[in-house]
Amino acid sequence: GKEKWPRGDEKTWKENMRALETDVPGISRNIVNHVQTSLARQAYNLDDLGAYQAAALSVRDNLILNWNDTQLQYTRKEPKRAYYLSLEFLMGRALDNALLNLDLKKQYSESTDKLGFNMEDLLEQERDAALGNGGLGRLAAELPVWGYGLRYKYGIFQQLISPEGQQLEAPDPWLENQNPWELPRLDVQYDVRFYGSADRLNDGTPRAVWSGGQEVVAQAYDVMIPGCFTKSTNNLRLWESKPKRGFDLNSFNAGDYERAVESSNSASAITSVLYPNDHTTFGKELRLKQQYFWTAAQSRRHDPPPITQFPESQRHPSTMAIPELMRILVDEEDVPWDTAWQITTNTFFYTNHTVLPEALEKWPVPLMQHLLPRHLQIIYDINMYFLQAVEKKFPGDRERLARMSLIEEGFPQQIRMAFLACIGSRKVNGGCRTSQRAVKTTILKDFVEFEGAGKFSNVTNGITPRRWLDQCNPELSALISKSLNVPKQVWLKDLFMLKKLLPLAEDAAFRKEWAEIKQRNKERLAHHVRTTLGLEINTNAMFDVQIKRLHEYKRQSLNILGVIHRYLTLKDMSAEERKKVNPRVVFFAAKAAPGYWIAKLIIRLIVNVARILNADPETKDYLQLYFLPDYSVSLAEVLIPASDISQHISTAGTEASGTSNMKFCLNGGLLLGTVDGANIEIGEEVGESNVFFFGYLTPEVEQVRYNNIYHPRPVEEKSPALARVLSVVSQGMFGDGGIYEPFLNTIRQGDYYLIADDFDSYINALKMVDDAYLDKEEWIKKSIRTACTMGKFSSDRAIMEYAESYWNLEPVKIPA
Ligand code: Z2T
Repeated sequence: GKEKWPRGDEKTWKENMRALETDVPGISRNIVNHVQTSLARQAYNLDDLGAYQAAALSVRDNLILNWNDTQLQYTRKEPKRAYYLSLEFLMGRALDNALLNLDLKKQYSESTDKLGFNMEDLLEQERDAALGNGGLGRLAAELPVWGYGLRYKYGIFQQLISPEGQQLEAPDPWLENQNPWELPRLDVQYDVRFYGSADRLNDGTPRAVWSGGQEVVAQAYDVMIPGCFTKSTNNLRLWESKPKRGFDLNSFNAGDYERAVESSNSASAITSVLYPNDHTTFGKELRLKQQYFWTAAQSRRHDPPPITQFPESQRHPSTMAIPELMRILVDEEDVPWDTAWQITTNTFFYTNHTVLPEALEKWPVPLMQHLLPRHLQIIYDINMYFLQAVEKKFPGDRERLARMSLIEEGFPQQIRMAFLACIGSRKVNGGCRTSQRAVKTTILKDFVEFEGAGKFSNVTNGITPRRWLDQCNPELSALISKSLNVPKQVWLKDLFMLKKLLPLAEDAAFRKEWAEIKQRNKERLAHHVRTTLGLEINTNAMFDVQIKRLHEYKRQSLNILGVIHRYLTLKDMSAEERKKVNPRVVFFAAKAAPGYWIAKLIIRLIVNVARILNADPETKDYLQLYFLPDYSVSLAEVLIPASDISQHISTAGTEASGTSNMKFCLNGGLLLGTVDGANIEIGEEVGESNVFFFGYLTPEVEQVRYNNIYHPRPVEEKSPALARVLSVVSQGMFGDGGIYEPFLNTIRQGDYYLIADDFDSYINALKMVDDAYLDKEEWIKKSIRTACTMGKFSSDRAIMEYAESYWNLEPVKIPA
């Protein structure tokens, strides 16, 4: 029988259903309510943190109401859905973003003002949600998309820099002050198995039974993700691992209390910490446990919808979702193998985020055998059928079979996860045009020959103009709205509209306003550095910024060696000559993976060079250098709007796309970069005369590398300027030269990343930047032209491209 709904008195329900609080009195009432009840505090003992929490809880109330309506509409309409899997969501702060998206910023500041709190201060109270290493993972509002990730107890480590310049890592207990943005779903829990044994039934079906081992519980936490200026509010489900029934009963019964406690610890450990490695993390059992735990928890949620509506989107380390779906279909749903494979390969979309060969995941077979025995069987079976098909197409080509096998020979054998992701997916996408080319011509070349080029395409990455323009640069946003004569609610959702401002580059009054905003953003950054680090920055200088993970391929090394070269050049000049020099402040911010020794050595060099430069009375007015510790989304929000020029200088052919390049340009910073990743498409949009490119091109890199090994030339011959720089470092200009030798040797020998090969070209590009900056008016024009031609790089465009061309999704309107 049908249950009556709602239960009880309908009128009582209807009269008491809450609506959004959108006016100042309602908002104030709601905030005070949370102070009194949720926080159990009062006006007399409320500090900024408490006020932030109360404000956040009241915003959350609104998000939940929208979220409820959205989910109800999805349930009613049953649209095709996509599931977006990422092990990393680097989200930053939520409050300002939620207020913007709800269009309630004004009302909330008015209300908190009335209550005696400044909204800017409250926003600063929030801790970043830093559940990721780099530029990955954002959800698509207005589309029926669910996100799935892990609820790490500790996000990316906090970076401390010792006086010697050594990076130290401290944990990031971001949940410490409780997290108002999540809802624990105690009713959503699934068991996930590890270890045990897998026994094939051998009854003519491909089925097997996987039993024994350890079971842990996946517990759901839901995070509301508001769409921009819409009711539509999506869900990001983060899984936490918990011990099953608190303890492992078997050990408990046997009287082995300690082992029981241990096993309970080991269950909780799965989601305790985000792995801090940005381009490698294999071989670690716990990491594979994380991956499987998450794909398994996610896969359980298909229960009501038919299995064919299974997840539609995936990102790299979710490859375990492929054998897991096969296991569910074959073992639990009794689906024949071929049908199961057809469903699976129609379900997943693989987005590739790196073209570095060493970053392609491989797992040792013995580890997989131990941890996930049934999945190993399935991977073997997939491989067998796959290689049979390859053999059929290329008979007798043994080498090709060895190259393409999912199992790499060696001691131990390894599973090539990128190959599995490729053959198990309907499409393989790169994050920009060139990374797609790299995927097709290098890492997955054989697969293009086997499956045809049609499977490989690209959707150029994008960034959200909400966070990366309106929130981080409110003055520029206001100027744009005023000049377009259109509210931001319109152009922030149609970023191509910025193009209409191009003619204003010729308008002197507009240029003046534009430049003044940049200047104030530089002062805001200087203020931030003064208050956090106690350092005084010359805001009349050009601000030159490189912020990203520290990695040899991203070549912060090239930048710091260039800075030293500039310093030596300044020292060579007379005081009179120096006065003609365009002053520069160079900023770095970067975390290094804790085990990446050379990367940490480069940080050490930067910090020690800064120490000498900033204290040199002859040069410090012309060249300052800062390494800002603990790079984060929030720090980027202050740095990016303040940049005159930013550096994206990876060795050609190594950066999959880059997304910070887009953020800087959208804020009117010019780009100095190599012909790599999304830099190329940015150059196309903004015009070659507005960007500074240098260095060897991708097709040349291979030959240069070959020569560096087989026909090496000394640095002195390739670049005398660089040779001088290396020698002053070696001789101890920046403290004990000896410690830098291992880094310097990577350049002297092999030089895999072409530091010496690109150095003179780089210095030349820096000179062009200097010359261009001398013509202030022309520089501002370039800045305007750059920002106004960034429409293509909105994440809205990227997501719509995915939705229309690949996922086949349609927007769902949520009625008011
Ligand atoms: C990361 O930030 C990216 C790729 C990774 O591959 C890992 C991390 Cl932490 C394992 C970045 C790329 O480096 C960048 O070029 C790209 O723009 C971004 O992913 C989004 O596709």
